[in-house]
Amino acid sequence: MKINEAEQAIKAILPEKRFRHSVGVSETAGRLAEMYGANKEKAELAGMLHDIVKYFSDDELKTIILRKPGTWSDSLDYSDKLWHAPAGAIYIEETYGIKDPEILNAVIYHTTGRKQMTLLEKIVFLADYIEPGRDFPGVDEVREAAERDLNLAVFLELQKTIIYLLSKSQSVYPKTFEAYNDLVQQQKNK
Ligand code: DGI
Ligand code: FE
Ligand code: FE
Repeated sequence: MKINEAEQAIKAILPEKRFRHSVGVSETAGRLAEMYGANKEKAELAGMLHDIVKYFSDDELKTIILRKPGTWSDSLDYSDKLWHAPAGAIYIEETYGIKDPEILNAVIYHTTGRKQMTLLEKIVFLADYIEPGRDFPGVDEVREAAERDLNLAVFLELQKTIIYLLSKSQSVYPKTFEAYNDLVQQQKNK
């Protein structure tokens, strides 16, 4: 699937604001890919499609996830906000025939992260957080880190997300903790 086709597809599916967010993630992911030596086309495509099923109902998302069991299936035991990520990957594979595991994994883990994230996974995870349309406390610190140290930026994003979830008394998906612990280790080894 070409990037313009992906853009047209999400334009037809997503509300205007989420469409603009997705274009922002795609452009940011492309720029990060150039900076950090990842495949730009894959970063842009994963970024464009990452939230494609964001507005499907919880029942639809659950059905999609149950259709293709995998490491993501345990997300059904946690927040429903996690479900659009693995369901999105299953959806783009089924609907557009996208089979590239790098792209699919970048979509699957764009919300939670996981341990030993690939370069492309980190880029899409980070682009989702820092694209120009985002505005929440602490985002500029992560934006600045993203310009010089990808792992530091992903670490800060995970740290802020976990602190936010705890402050709202929400559950934290274990893979998010695993991603955080992994990055703590990498920060120490620098
Ligand atoms: O889909 P977006 O809004 O662009 O962003 P996203 O896919 O990162 O979803 C973020 C939401 O997921 C945010 O409201 C926090 C929520 N969330 C709930 N539980 C967890 C979680 N995020 C992570 N990383 N880990 C969780 O356990
Ligand atoms: Fe998302
Ligand atoms: Fe997003």
